[in-house]
Amino acid sequence: MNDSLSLFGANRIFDTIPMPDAQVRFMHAFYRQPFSGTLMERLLQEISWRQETIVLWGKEYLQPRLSAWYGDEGSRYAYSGVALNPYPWTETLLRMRQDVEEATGYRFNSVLLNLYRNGQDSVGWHSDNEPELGSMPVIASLSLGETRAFRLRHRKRKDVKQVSIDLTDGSLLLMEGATQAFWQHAIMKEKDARQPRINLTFRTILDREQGRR
Ligand SMILES: O=C(O)CCC(=O)C(=O)O
Ligand SMILES: [Mn+2]
Repeated sequence: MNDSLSLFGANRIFDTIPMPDAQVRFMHAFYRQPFSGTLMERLLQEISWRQETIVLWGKEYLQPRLSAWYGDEGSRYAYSGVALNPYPWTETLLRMRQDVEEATGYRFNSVLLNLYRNGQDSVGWHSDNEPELGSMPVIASLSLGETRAFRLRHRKRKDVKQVSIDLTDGSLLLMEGATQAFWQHAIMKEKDARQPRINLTFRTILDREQGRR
């Protein structure tokens, strides 16, 4: 893959989204076309996409999206009854991780990928607050393909308005600090979204000792 800086947007600056009890930053053009399109095609081909079953209140459901977990050996992860052992990093994912680490200044040992096949695919309200992510997880969320609205709502304060951020092709969203403790997020079904979208959330899984703290 070409390493030239022109692959990236001209203005690689994070905007801070003003939200109480949270630290959220957004970069509109982290990658730009046609490179973002090349990455999307590669990931569609090379990722081992699966539709997972989740258990909610004792009932089994098929998730309304495909997903896959990649990362360093040992970065085991579980949520809603799904236990995931990571696949090893691909060349494409390693390249993307390096770019995200350079832009954010953080290191990540794993990535959860979601494929929204069309506007009928979604993810319900949740926080990325699994114990293996620690108490103040840093989540770097990279989007490719169709624009989808990323909704955020405060978990306790009804006076705080919901936030909606359009996650465009090539954009990078960074959630830090207490964001996961105070806010939930979701991608709702959208009638008008017809094209596929891939989202990659780079995360750091702490080892068991750290995770318990
Ligand atoms: O698709 C997105 O932008 C968000 C995905 C998400 O929240 C997750 O996988 O935890
Ligand atoms: Mn999430």
